[in-house]
Amino acid sequence: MFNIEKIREDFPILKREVHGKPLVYFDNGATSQTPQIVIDAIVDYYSNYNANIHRGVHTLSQEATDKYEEARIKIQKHFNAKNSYEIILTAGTTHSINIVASGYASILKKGDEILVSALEHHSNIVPWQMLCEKVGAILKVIPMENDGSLNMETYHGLLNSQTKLVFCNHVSNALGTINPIKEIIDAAHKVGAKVLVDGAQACPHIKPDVQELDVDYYVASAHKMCGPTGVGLLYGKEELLNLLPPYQGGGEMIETVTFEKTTYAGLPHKFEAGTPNICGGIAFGVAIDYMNAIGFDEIAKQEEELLAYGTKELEKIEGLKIYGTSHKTSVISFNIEGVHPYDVGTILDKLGIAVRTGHHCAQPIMDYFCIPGTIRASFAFYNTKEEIDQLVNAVKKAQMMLV
Ligand code: 7TS
Repeated sequence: MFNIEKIREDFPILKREVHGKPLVYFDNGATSQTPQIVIDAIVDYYSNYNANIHRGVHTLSQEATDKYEEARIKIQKHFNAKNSYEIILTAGTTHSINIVASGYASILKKGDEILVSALEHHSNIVPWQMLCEKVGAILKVIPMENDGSLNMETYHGLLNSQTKLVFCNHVSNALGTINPIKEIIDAAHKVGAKVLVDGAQACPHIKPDVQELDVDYYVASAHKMCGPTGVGLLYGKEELLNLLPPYQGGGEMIETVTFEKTTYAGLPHKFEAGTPNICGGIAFGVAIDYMNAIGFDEIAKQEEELLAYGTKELEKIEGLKIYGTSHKTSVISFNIEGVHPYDVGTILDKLGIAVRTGHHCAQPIMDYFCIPGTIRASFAFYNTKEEIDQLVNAVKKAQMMLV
């Protein structure tokens, strides 16, 4: 059973105060908070079996290797990948996208087309622009509608035999929009294009099934799903990962090295050069276990209630506008007429409330609405309606002070 008091007990940070006020943490879109069980896993690693992996015959190295590979299997099961070696452990979403983008530099040709959604985080725009510059490919944009949804009619019209790659987030971090990725994937496959889905904002709320989606690449970051920073995953279908050249050369990604020729290791090691974030990977597995023990249905239920309540209460404030109203997860991006979002964020912080203000690394969305940014309250399953009441009162206070 979902017990909010018990769940909040799992997160030591939720007990702290900011500027003498109890912390209200509504910046889960930037990073989620960390439960004690994940913190304990990090401490346990450094206290008891800190060693490099895949190389030592000694006990500590073997223990660390076993735990790291166990984490990979937990991640494989969570995302329902066919094979554990299709899960590449990376430094996070940005790193994962760059592995794929740099790999396609040797596959794409001049004139090939790439489609990217208008709702993307900069990390799912800039690497593709860099790729297009390198190979002379053409970047086209799937436009968005006023309610924050993608214009699917235009998407279908943009697809053609020149389309080689399509990039879309599963959920928008700036607006919370849930994109119809199954439709996007199926349509792209019909013209022979491959699809990379950025799941960074989706994975805290939704449990994706990469086989059911038939997605080619799926990426996410641990730190947005109760895990530590600096670790994430790149899922790719085996045959597609095999097509990509390695991203970095170095230790652990080779089979043999001579000065004449080096041969590369198989998956996943080909993409895991150097010493990885060992304890991060292990703690990522623990975070996934933690979230699954609560259950993604329960998580979604709690967050949907928070979203509905927060939307209803914030909408009562005159002069407050919410951006993105289509089918979405628990993100409320808003502005108050006549006030810069940064000023509201500063006052909210003084009242103990953490939100993100600005463009949320999704500047094209802000340009669409002709605004410098928004105030973004992003809720997690450990948030409460009482905290939303505090936010609403604080926004009213900020409005009185600033307007
Ligand atoms: N894609 C999406 C959809 C994201 O939400 C983020 C991080 C990234 C990519 C990049 O992830 P990273 O772990 O590699 O940095 N989003 C945010 C945010 O909304 N506020 O801070 C980070």
